[in-house]
Amino acid sequence: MKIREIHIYAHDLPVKNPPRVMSSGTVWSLDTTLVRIVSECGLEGWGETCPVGSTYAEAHAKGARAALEEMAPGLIGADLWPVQLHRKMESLLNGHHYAKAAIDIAAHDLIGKKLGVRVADLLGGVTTESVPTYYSTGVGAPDEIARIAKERLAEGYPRIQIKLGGRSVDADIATLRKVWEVIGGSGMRLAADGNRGWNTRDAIRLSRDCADIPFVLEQPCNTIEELTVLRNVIQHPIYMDENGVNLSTVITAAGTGLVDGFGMKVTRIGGLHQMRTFRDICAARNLPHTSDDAWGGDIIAAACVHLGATVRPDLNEGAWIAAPYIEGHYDEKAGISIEKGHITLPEGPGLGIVPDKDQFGAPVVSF
Ligand code: 0XW
Ligand code: MG
Repeated sequence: MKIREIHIYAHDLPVKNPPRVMSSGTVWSLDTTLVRIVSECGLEGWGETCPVGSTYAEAHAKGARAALEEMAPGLIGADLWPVQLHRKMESLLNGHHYAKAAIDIAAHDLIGKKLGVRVADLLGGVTTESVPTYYSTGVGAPDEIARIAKERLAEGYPRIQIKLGGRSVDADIATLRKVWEVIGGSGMRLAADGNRGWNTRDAIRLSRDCADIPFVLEQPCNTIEELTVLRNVIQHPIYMDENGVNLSTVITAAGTGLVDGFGMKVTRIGGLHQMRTFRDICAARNLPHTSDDAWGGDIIAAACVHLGATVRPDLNEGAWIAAPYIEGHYDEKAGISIEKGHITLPEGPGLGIVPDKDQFGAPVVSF
């Protein structure tokens, strides 16, 4: 199965009730990049990559398209099977996982269509048709975040992630306390995500002041060295998210017991091919993990949900998708949405999404 054509599209995804505030930056609208691959047999596969602004990760929208343009001519005629495809991409461009992931997702979609199976089956097999998700708030005032938590609890979400950092640690502590007042005892799990926004002084203070609240502390500081400092002095479990930039880092973090879990991101790690290894490393060390990406429409959401459907149930912290924060769908019939804190796995084949490509206009470039 070989690549015959690659088409690259740019598309705006405005934030519903803007802006979305995180310690790493504030965003009003996200610039997503879609990739349509046509195989020699005439089948189509879709991929997507959508950095959440230019400061969340080492990624930005124009960078994704530039990297794709750099690789695309060399990918015409390349094999779609993931091992071959990734070796080819490595031979064309160093790094730039978030652009390679869009090609990888499109390849999985196309292979699934060719074989008549779902991407989740290609990734090892489905453990649940109803994939748990979690809600992620923005950074906000304590009462407002507590109100959101109460609503999501009533809707059936099994987990909530509170965004913190980038402001006074007192406001973060007050937010955690208010949220715990409304969800404590309910069984809803809680993550406190600093998105790299604290220094160790503030992360230690927050953890100690909230010692009675059972949350996981997600990516509190910017560097692995800072996580190592925290590891020795705080009691809360630590999850790695933004620092998990490649499998080598993940192996070391899991293998040395640096963290208690991960926020996995499809595009940061380079695609679904790497995500299955990430998932299996987590399973080997019994580390809970999410199946996420930073942002994106139905294609990236489907990729996260297919992976999330294969995760060992006792380790599954949920597949996060951006659907609650954006309007509309690429596929009006099969677009991915959340009900009672869970997402129904699309029926497939492939990702199970057939985007209406008229929404995206003409490709910015075709090969
Ligand atoms: C909640 N997410 C998965 C989506 C946001 O864009 C950031 C992210 C995270 O956990 O950092
Ligand atoms: Mg995170």
